[in-house]
Amino acid sequence: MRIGITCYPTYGGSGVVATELGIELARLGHEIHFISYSQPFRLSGRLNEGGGGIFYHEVPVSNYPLFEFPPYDLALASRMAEVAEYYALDLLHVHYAIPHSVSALLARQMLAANGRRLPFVTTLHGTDITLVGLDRSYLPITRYSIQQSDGVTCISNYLREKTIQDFGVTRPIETITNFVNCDVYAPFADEAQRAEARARFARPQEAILMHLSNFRPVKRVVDTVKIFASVARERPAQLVLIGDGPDRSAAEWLAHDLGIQCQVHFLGKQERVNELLPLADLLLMPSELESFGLAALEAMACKVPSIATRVGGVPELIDDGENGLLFPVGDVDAMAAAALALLGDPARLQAMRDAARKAAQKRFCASLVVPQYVRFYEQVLTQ
Ligand code: GMT
Repeated sequence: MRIGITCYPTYGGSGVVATELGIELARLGHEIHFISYSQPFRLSGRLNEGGGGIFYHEVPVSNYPLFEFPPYDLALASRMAEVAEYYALDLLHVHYAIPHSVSALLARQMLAANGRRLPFVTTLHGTDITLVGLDRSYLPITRYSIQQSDGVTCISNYLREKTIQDFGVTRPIETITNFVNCDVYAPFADEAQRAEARARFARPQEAILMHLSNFRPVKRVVDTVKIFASVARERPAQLVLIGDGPDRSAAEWLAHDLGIQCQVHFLGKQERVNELLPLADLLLMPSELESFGLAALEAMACKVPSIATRVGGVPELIDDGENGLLFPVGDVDAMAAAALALLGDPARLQAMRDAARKAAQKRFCASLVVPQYVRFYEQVLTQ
């Protein structure tokens, strides 16, 4: 198939899923055309991974003094229609409804005027439903574009139910979960190698706690620092934070205020998180809400269990007590106590590490999930 993929190219889970999906599809022999205002960050240096089957088309958004807000959604629709025509696309797959789904709807109509069919699939990821989409100014058009899509997928059953309840959507929606390539996201082959790599951040007796996000308020990065501070009071430990965003300075300020700044490493945005995650003992994901929690899945594939919150779709990924631990939002004391107990019980930690990797392989491996998308596209094309 020739598939056009549109996503937010910036640091965020929906862009990661879209990019990794494109790469996996290209590996299976499909031709993938990314259409976005800049190249998705996870695609950087990886255009060749799909054996020459990955292309990127930039959407230029020209401005004019009359426009207070440059109309990206229109520029995107135009480019989608052009790319679909010039490269004979079979379908478009848009990630995150706003505004991508509306642009795809316009592109479909533009091609239909020339008698050409261009179906589109919308994948809902999270705040497009739980936050932004519920804003009164976006709700009617978001609902309309979901209803009008030729196929709709959600990344968890939680998000599927939420879409049906909050948007009154009546059309079928399929759950296709987030996935991870378990060959790329993997633990170190031997313990000596891991110990050597960990020395970048920690001494041998020190635990490494990690956090990976876009540092938006929903991720509660400040809670991450609070949890770590309690852990570090009781045992030697280091905290590694990957990513950047609006709450980074609040987290940095707190680390300084608590006097633990030498043990807290802010790495900023990183392209190869698969090389960093296996260094950790635990991932901290104290989010206010996660429709799925891709960061926790990537960590699990690297044999790193999470201390996380029992919110949204997270319980569909993490089996509490088996391959991670779940707590109420904001209960930093309980999360710190649990981290300390686990780090102090190497046998239990090892069992949880093994269970985390096994769950990632058995339920969320790219080799299982990507074919679900392929089948879904085939269904849409034969509708
Ligand atoms: O909804 C968002 O915050 C945006 C989105 C993103 O681009 O970061 O994140 C969501 O999509 C991820 C990939 O499908 C999920 O794993 C995240 O749980 C989800 N974030 C939230 O629901 C807050």
